[in-house]
Amino acid sequence: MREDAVIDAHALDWLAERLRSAGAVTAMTGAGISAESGVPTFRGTDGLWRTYSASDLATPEAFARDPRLVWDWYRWRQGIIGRAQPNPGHLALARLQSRLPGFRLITQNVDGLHQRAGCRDVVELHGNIWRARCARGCGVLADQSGNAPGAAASDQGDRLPVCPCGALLRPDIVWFGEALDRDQLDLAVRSASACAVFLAIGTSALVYPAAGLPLVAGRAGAVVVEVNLEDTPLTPHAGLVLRGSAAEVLPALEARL
Ligand code: BJW
Ligand code: ZN
Repeated sequence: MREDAVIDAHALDWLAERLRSAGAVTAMTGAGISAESGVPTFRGTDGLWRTYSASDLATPEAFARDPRLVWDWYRWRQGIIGRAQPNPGHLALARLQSRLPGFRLITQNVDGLHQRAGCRDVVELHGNIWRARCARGCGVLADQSGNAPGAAASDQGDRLPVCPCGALLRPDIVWFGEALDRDQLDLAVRSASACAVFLAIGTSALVYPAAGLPLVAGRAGAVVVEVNLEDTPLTPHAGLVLRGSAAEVLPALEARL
């Protein structure tokens, strides 16, 4: 094990000092931070992709082929996420944001748990499971389960949610092969390029372009810190590795600020 891979008081004290003196701090989270809230991750032993096929459920082609199957899967996940609560990791990040003026949170998660924990101005790279949008791209956005003004409610019997323009509504999620929202991605790249410390928390660092953000930060001179239970492709590029659960590491870090 690398010497810096041990979570010890010394590493946390060192990082807390770097955070205190950093003008800008950027954190990016992945599914691992919500795991202890009971929201399944994607990869790993109990990950969603072990049981479900990404190509059947999380691509525009899958939605075109079988929108009902895709909606059923997202409604099942909405049920899990709706019952979940923010955990100490989400809460610690919200407190970090309120204590560090230049703190920016980027998330790959679609669950909205950071906002429920009190984080503000969260950059959502992969969308939000509580929004739907027009599948034809007319611009309509609908909150929660697809209830836009004028849109047919998604929970009306067996009917799929329909946009006022007549097309289907789809989950406002970035599927494989789809471009990320330009404004959200620009903000994320700018935050990664301009920070002194970049925290990569609970992500397998496999899915691009998100996985490129810590590398952008590192090349621009930031200290890159990985918080994860396991090694990832990012580990060799991280200046500090905090091997442990986000729900334990982040409150311990915040307590030292
Ligand atoms: C803990 C913990 C605890 C557990 N504490 N840690 C080569 C081949 C094919 C495609 C590509 C390719 N190279 C690049 C691509 C493109 C593709 C991609 O990156 N694919 C790779 C998989 C290879 N990317 C895209 O398609 C993206 N779009 C794109 O590139 O567009 C280009 C374009 C431009 C212009 C026009 C058109 C196109 C879009 C990517 C969208 C990703 N979407 C998903 C979800 C959809 C489904 C949904 O949510 O409903 O986003 S996929 C899924 O992965 C989800 C996640 O946000 C994302 C990342 O996963 P994450 O968060 O890292 O979770 P896990 O499960 O992977 O990892 C959890 C980690 O937590 C683990 O490391 C654990 O150890 C750790 N952990 N408990 C701390 N308690
Ligand atoms: Zn429409």
